[in-house]
Amino acid sequence: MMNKFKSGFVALVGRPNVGKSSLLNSFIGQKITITSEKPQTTRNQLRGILTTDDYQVVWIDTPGLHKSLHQLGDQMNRAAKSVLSDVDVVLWVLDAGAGLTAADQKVAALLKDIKVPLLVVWNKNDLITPETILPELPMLIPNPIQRFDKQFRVSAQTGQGLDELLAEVVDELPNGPAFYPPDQLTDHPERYIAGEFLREQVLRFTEDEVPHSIAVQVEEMKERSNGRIYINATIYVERDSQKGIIIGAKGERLKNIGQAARENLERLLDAPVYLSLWVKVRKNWRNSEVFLKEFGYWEERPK
Ligand SMILES: Nc1nc2c(ncn2[C@@H]2O[C@H](COP(=O)(O)OP(=O)(O)OP(=O)(O)O)[C@@H](O)[C@H]2O)c(=O)[nH]1
Ligand SMILES: [Mg+2]
Repeated sequence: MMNKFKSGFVALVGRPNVGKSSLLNSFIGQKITITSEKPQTTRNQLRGILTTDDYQVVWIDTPGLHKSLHQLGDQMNRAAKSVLSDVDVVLWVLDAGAGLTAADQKVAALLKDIKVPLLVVWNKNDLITPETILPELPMLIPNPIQRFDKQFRVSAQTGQGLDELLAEVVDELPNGPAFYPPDQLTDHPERYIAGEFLREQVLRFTEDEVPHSIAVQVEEMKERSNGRIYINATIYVERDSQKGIIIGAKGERLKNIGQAARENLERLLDAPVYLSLWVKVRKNWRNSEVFLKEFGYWEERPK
C-alpha cells in the first residue's frame, strides 16, 4: 500500500494580540503556549504538534510582529520573520473584530514575497455578526503565486471554522513521514512551559510596563517520592520598584500569581505542584545581549 501520510510545518504569523497562540492551543486541544490580552505576549517560536493516523501538523507559534523599542523586540521580530522561509504553509492571522489595521498592513508587506501557500485567517469571528463584510486585502492581490482568495473566518475561543481551516492546511501539506513521535505535543521542555505559565500570570496581574519587563527562569523542577512536582523559579524584573509591584503588599500579588500558575501547571503535568518563587532585579535586561541569551530570547537562527 502506498504511504499517503502527510506532514509539515505551518507558521502562525501576524501582528500582536490577534490570537495566534490561542489558535495553536485550540488546534492542539491543550494549553501549551501562553496567551493574554496584552500585546507582545509570545517571545519565542514554539511548536505545537498535532498527530493523527493520517497526518502530522507542526504548528509554529511566533511573536507578534511589531515596531520594536529595544533588543528584546528586535529578537522577537527576528524569531517571527525567520520562520517564513522554513515552513510549508503560512497562516496570516488577523482580528476580525478590529479589521485591517496599519500594523496588519506592515505584516502584509513582509508576507508579499513568501514562496509557500499563505492562508488568511480572520480570528475572533465571534466578535462580529455573520453579515459583517471583512475588508479586502488589496495589497496582496497582485502576487499570482499566492492564494489570497482563501480567507477563513474562525474563532479560537468557540472553535468555529477550525475544522475547515485544518482540512485546508492538511490539504496543502506534502506527503512524508512524521517529524515527531505521535504523543509529543511540543518541542519545548516542560521546564520552559512552566516558566511561561508563570510569566502568563504576571502578565495578568500587572499593568503598564511591568508585564513587559519580566522574564522567568525555572531553576529546578523535580518530582519527589510523594508524587508532587517541586518547581523553583525566579521572576526577573528591570527595576527595584517593579520588584515591589510583583510581590505586592504582604506578598499578596506573588501569592496570587503562583496560585493561578499552579492550577495550569497541575493540568499540564497531571500532578500536584509545589511552587517556590523568587523575584530578582536584572537592570535593563531587555537591552542586554548577555541577559537575552541567558533568558533564551536570543534568536540564533539566520534571518
Ligand atoms: N473573543 C475572542 N477573543 C480571542 C480569540 N482568540 C484570542 N482571543 C483573545 O485575544 C487576546 C490575544 O490572544 P493571544 O492568543 O495571546 O494573541 P497573540 O496573537 O498570540 O498575541 P502575541 O503573542 O502578543 O503576538 C487574548 O485575550 C485572547 O483571549 C477569539 O477567537 N475570540
Ligand atoms: Mg502569542
